[in-house]
Amino acid sequence: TVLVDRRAGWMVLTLNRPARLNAFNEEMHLALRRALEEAAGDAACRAVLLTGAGRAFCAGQDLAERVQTGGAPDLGASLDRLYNPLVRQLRALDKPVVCAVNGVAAGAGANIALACDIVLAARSATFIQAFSNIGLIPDSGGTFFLPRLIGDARARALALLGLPLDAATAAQWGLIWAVAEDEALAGEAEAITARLAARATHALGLVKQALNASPGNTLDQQLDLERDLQRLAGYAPDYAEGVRAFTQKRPPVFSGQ
Ligand code: LHQ
Repeated sequence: TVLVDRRAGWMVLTLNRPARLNAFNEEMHLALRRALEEAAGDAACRAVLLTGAGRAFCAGQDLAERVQTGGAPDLGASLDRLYNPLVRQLRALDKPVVCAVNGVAAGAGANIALACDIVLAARSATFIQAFSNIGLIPDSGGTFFLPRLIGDARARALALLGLPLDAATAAQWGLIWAVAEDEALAGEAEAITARLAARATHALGLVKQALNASPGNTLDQQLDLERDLQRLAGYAPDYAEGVRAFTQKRPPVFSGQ
């Protein structure tokens, strides 16, 4: 249910249940978790690209699976067990994650995309906070990411109305990094990921840490955190290489360490 493609220095993870628009079932959750664990543990993997097979990125929770289980389910338990660990895993991964949103991203599918570090969407892709259409609230970090990325007014309307937002507007609002033409999306996302994989990976992990912590911190706390993380960056071999390359007027060759 998740295709893992190893490239030179990075990895492509493709959600692969195209007949269900890559909706999450338990199996796909566990496969994605394993793949991200593998990416985390592999020093040779210095960036991750997440995308979807077929015409959609991800339609969120597989609702057919929910109907089968019947009764009044404890959705909180499934967030605790499956969705929340995934969002935490993406944010905590100490290497960059690029998301290529190749088609519709609905419900948890939209918010999993927003948990990635750089989101590039196909021009035809849409983002739908579909939750309220079925009587739920945005989960998988939606109520955290949306107001921070696009402000409360837009976050509220998206969450309450459950209407699709086109990729161009999403980029204009700052929900995502950029839009690519449909046929160019894969190539552009791969180029960004490859570029990231050649950079100072350890430092990029520290950048993520600093930005992840920022929304909850005061300026004083954030300045202290920057001091601590910059200290670590300064001790790392890639900083020495970066400065050496600069003074020698040549491109740096980063080891990722
Ligand atoms: C699907 C799905 C789907 C199953 C399309 N499931 N089959 C977390 C915690 C625990 C529980 C609850 O939820 C959550 C988080 C969530 O994610 S809740 C939100 C769940 N997602 C949705 O509500 C979105 C439902 N899907 C849609 O609104 C539409 O399918 C979208 C707008 C994504 C795409 O529309 P279309 O392009 O018109 O495609 P379609 O609706 O015709 O779908 C194609 C096929 O995919 C179809 O199957 P079929 O056998 O008829 O071809 C759909 O039934 C299936 N599919 N989403 N989530």
